[in-house]
Amino acid sequence: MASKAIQVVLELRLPVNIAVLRYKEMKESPFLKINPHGTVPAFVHGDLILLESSAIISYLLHNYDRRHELHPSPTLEPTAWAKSLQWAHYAPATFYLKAALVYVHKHEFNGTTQQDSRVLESNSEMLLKQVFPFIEREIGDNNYMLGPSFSATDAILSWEFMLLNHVGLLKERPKLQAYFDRLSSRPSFKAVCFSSCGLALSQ
Ligand SMILES: N[C@@H](CCC(=O)N[C@@H](CS)C(=O)NCC(=O)O)C(=O)O
Repeated sequence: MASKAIQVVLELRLPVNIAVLRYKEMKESPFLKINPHGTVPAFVHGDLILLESSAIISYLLHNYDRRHELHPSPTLEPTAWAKSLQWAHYAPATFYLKAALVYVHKHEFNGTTQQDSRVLESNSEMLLKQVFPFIEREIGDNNYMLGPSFSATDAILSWEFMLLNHVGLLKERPKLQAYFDRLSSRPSFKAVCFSSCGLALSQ
């Protein structure tokens, strides 16, 4: 999830210090003073401490994407802007829950007693029957989620797509696979650490 915010920092070419934290460092001082949950990302800007990838990204876009190259203008493109809000909430609240459970139970818990086939099956079914048709409908004939060009909304969706691609769930969905292939060919995506590393941002 941290990678989403980093990707937007890279796309906007912002002079942000990116601290790469080991898992242990996320769980102890001084980082716990910034984020008591011990999770990343956390964004520090002067006296402001901001958590939640989508909130950090919205803050960066509002302040540093004044020409709306990476996000729609609420006044000039109200529908696309409304959709960008939808995805900023949908990704962590609805999409991530299911994608992460499928990823963990199919990949990380594979071959262990923690693997639960009911969790895997029920979440895979929700993805296949609800989430995927919804995302396919929303992309329509566009190359990217909000239209013909890449936007921060695509970065917001990239983490969940990466998890699902990793466990092979996109293979039978050509439209979603093609969308992920476009996302993952982006230099900012390739530059981001999509492994288990922790990241914190400060400016
Ligand atoms: N909803 C939060 C999720 C934060 C989160 O769970 N981050 C993961 C990294 S992708 C993490 O720090 N995991 C370590 C842990 O939960 O101990 C966001 O989008 O910022």
